[in-house]
Amino acid sequence: MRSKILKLLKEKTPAYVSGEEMAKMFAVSRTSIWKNIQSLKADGYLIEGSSRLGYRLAGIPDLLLPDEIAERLQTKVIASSPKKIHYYKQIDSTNNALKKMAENGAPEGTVVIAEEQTLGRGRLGRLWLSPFGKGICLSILLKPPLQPQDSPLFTLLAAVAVVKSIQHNLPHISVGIKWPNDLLINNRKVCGILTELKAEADLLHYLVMGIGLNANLREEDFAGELKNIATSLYLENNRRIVSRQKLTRSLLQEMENSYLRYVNNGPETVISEWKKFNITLGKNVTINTIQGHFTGCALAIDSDGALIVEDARGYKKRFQAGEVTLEKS
Ligand code: BT5
Repeated sequence: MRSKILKLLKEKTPAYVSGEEMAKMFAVSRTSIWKNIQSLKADGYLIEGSSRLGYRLAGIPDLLLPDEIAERLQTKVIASSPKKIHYYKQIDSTNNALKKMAENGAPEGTVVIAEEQTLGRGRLGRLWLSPFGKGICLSILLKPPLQPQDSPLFTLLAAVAVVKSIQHNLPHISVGIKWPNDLLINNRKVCGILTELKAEADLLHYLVMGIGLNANLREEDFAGELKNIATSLYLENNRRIVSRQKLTRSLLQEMENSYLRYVNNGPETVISEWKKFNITLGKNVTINTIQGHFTGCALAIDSDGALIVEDARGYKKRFQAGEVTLEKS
């Protein structure tokens, strides 16, 4: 009902629509219309009311509201209806929330979006800075026909989708992927991806793909070490605000496109697209893992997304996870 009312107000704006007309059209009471209008207002929609003329939409908030995001999305799986998008003004972590929903049987393509995370997570317990209304923090639930050990490929798939969504909106900005989960602009991190999964032996139950993208963060949002290593699209775009709504729609659409291509054609398309945008292969790298570190040349990517590094003596090692530092050439 809420979505229908909003759609109608959008179609009619700047004209008014009377409460009575809407009640008739949707076969509900005027009180129900009034309640839905209050709920839209509570989310930040600017709705003017006149006892004589009815209601008129005067402004849409720059928030990642499900109605705004699902609108015009052509997806069949990911966020394919406003109901599949769970929206929070503030939450601890969208990955945490989505994992709980997955345990309770949420369908594939369910998305959790938050304006702010109080405990946004990176890998290995690290934190992800997510101030209110400035970044894009979301998680996507996928249930691909995949062996658990092939899941690193999905981090690569998501990285490609985010790069493409940035290119759609800001074609002049050059974004590179540092294996496995970092997107860099001018050597600074603009996006991180956290892929988590539930699996047993060779059966994958689900993947939770968490994406944190710095859209409109300003210099003053970054403190401490982040001042030197992080950036945002705003900062790289001559301090011009980017539309978070548009960017989020592109991101979800590109995630769906890449996902369906993977399901239909296998890993090769993901790998070949990833290679186009990567800034890792051919470079000298040091890779830190819980087992220690290894230095060499990043040679290739395996079909499961693993990185193959060759050291100076020609010894090759395969990594499914790790923290890569690109050596200055
Ligand atoms: C990541 O981890 O880069 C994965 C980040 C994933 C965040 C998303 S937001 C939605 C979803 N819900 C969650 O709770 N998480 C996901 P990692 O590679 O471990 O990098 C973490 C490191 O990045 C930190 O230790 C900082 O150095 C840096 N960092 C933290 N916040 C940042 C930010 N906003 N921009 C750039 N770098 C940041």
